[in-house]
Formats: sequence, C-alpha cells, structure tokens
Amino acid sequence: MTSDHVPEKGCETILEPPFLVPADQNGKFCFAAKCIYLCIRLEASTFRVEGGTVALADNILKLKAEKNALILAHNYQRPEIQDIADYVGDSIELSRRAMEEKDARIIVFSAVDFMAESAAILNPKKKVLLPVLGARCPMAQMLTVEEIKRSKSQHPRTPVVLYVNTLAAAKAECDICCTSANAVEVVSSVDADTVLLGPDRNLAEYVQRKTGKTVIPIPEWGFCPTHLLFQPEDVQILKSQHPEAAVMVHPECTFEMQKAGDFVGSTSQMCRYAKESKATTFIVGTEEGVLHRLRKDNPAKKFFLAYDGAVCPNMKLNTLERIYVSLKEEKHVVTVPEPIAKHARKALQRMFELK
Ligand code: CIZ
Ligand code: SF4
Repeated sequence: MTSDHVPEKGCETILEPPFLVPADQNGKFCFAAKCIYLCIRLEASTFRVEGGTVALADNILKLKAEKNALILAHNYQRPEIQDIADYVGDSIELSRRAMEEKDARIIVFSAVDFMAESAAILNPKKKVLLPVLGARCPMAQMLTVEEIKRSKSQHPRTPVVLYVNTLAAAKAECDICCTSANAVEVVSSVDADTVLLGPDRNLAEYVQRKTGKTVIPIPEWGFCPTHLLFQPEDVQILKSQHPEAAVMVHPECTFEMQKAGDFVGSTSQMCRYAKESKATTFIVGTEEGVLHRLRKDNPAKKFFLAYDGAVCPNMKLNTLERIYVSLKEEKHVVTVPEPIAKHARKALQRMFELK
C-alpha cells in the first residue's frame, strides 16, 4: 500500500468487498432488498446513543484544539455533531474543504466511507479519520469494478461519469466524478451524446431528462435505500395540511416523488433554495439530518420531513461519543492505495475544474 500518508500501526483501510442488494430479473428493486434494508435500519437503531451532552461536546472541542484537528460533518449528521463541526455541508463542499485544508494535522470526517475516502485522496498528507468503520453507504457498494468494466466493454468509447457515492476503486475506473449538486453540469460538459452513469438509477434518469443526452445507468438497478422510502402520497397528505408549502425533493428519490416536488436538488441546493425562496413553509424529501441546518439557517421558516422514517442508518452511526474516541485514539485512519488514488484523484479534480 503506497500513499503519501504513511500508515501507522493499526491503520485500517476501508476498501471492502461489495454488499450486494438483490434485484429482480427486470432490474427492479425487489421486496427482499427492502427487507434487508429495514433489518439494517433496525440493527443500526440499537446502536443509537443519546449523545449531545455539553461536557462531551466540550471535551471534543478541547481535544480537537490539542490535536490540531478539523471536524467536517455531512448535512445528514445528528444535530449535536453538526453543532460542534468546523464545517457542515454536502459531499462536494466537504471534499473541497478537505482538499483546501492546510493547517490541521487531522481531519475527522463525520459521514460515510466514500466521503472520507475522497478526503484522503484529495489531501493525502493529512490523517483522515472515519469515526465508525461500519458507516458505509450501501449505494456506493452497489457498483463494483467488475460491473464498470463489463459496462465499458458493452459500450466502448462511452464516457463513464460516476457519482461521488462510489468507492475509490470504482472512481479510479471513471472519466469524471459528479455529485447530486453538479451532475447535470458534468454530463452536459462531456463531449458525447451518450454516457454511462452510476450507481444511482434515479439520478441517471434525472440527468437524462435534464440534459437530453442518453444516460445509461450502471448498474441498472442502483439506488439509495433511504431516498427510496419517500412516497408521493405522503407529500399529498402534508400538502393538504400545509397547502402553501414548497416541496423540495432529492434526485435520488423516484421519478414519481420528483414529480411531486416544486424543486429537485441536492442538500446544498435545497439550503440555498429555502433561503432565497419567498415560501415560508417547506416539505423536504431527503434524509432528515438536513432539517437541522435548514431550521438553523432559517429560524422564521417551517420545515417538515416528507416521510418521518427517512433516516440513513449509516450516517447515524456517528455519535459524539464515537467522534470523541476516534479523535482520542486517532482511529480509523482512512488510506487509499496510491495506484487507485492517483486515478480517482484525476476524476475528482476534473469535476472541480468545471467550476
Ligand atoms: O452529495 C451529497 O452530499 C449527498 C450524498 C447528498 C446531497 O445531496 O447533499
Ligand atoms: Fe448512501 Fe443514501 Fe445514506 Fe446517502 S443517504 S449515505 S446515498 S445510503
């Protein structure tokens, strides 16, 4: 394993074999997949620790200063984590922040595996910590290197655009990365009428509608289990109670759900939309964590989650207690082998160069 960051004893890498979710013969998400996901959610909920004590937050802040660490938290993190973080944002905002960080010795990345991997790829001289090794994005695990190679051989000379929600080894196989905030711009910028895009099928279809290009999803069935939980019927019920509300929906939701939205966009785009919109009430179709940021930034506005079970169990594995232990013991260090990091970095940098 070679990287500019010299791994220490006990250093762990998070590259793992894929966790496959079954699909039926038509490539649709089958009932078993949803059951598996619900079991994972149940299991994850037993890990929930009531965090948020002032003392714990203070201890983390002290330790952070002593160790010269920076805490980055995703919009889907628990409120008490967002409150002690140096920076809260979506994956592109956090990756950019990690890439530009000069002073800190350690970056604690309170999110899931692929985001911490991106930080390690973009800033290999820093020690990047993922507080909980099990915090893995199931969608990122749905796209294997073998699947990308198979798709490339079926569609030779077709550019491969990968959502940042992929593991480093997959990124190393693509031409350019995108996030939900810039997928339309990235695909528009590619000099081809047909592109391969994975792993989220809903995002691929959204980009196809927006760009008019042919966007082939790889794999055919990739999805975010949390965003799949949203149903347009729930929006209708909330709308009948709050007819004046504007509806914001994430592109990882189904097309039916997107059609129920006044606005479709990433979490950072939702935060901007909510701030700039004349509306004072919003129905939100994404993971519940972002409501904390929306409410903090817009104290006079009201926000309702479109489905109150929309929790990402993997994001929620991070707690204040676990961040404290992670920082104290400087674990789990995320490293990406340089031969993989080198290619993945290029794909990420191409995305950053677009703006
Ligand atoms: O790109 C991200 O951070 C994700 C996974 C969600 C969003 O839209 O912010
Ligand atoms: Fe992955 Fe969905 Fe959780 Fe985001 S919300 S980390 S895409 S499972």
